Amino acid sequence: MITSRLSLVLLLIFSPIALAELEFRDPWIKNLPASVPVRAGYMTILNSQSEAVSIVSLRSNAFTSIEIHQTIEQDGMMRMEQVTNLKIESNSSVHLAPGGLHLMMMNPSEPTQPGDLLEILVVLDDGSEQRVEMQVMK
Ligand SMILES: [Cu+2]
Repeated sequence: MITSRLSLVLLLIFSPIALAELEFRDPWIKNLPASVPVRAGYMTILNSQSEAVSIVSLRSNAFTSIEIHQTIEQDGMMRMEQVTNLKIESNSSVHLAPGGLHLMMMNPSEPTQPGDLLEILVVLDDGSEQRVEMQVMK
């Protein structure tokens, strides 16, 4: 009881400066042979807060750069378009999956293997960063 009251007080004190936090579920990277210079990454991103949050950039020591892409069909052809600001509305989720939204991860610093865990940093529009560990899968 005392503990919960204390945490309520702490919550009230710190909530005005609380930074956005997203939840990243099942983050994974599709493995490809070393000769292929890109990897695609997928996950579900949940925003359980009362305000929308946007992802403005991503980076990792394991890749030279990471972009968010949307796969779109145009005149019967599939192509990819960069999404520079991925907004996740309040109390909703965004699904990155094969054939749709994905992370395009350029030039792996080392050949990838199924089972590898690669860490990326997700930068949000309030300037905060979140670490996400992504598993390489077949
Ligand atoms: Cu792409």
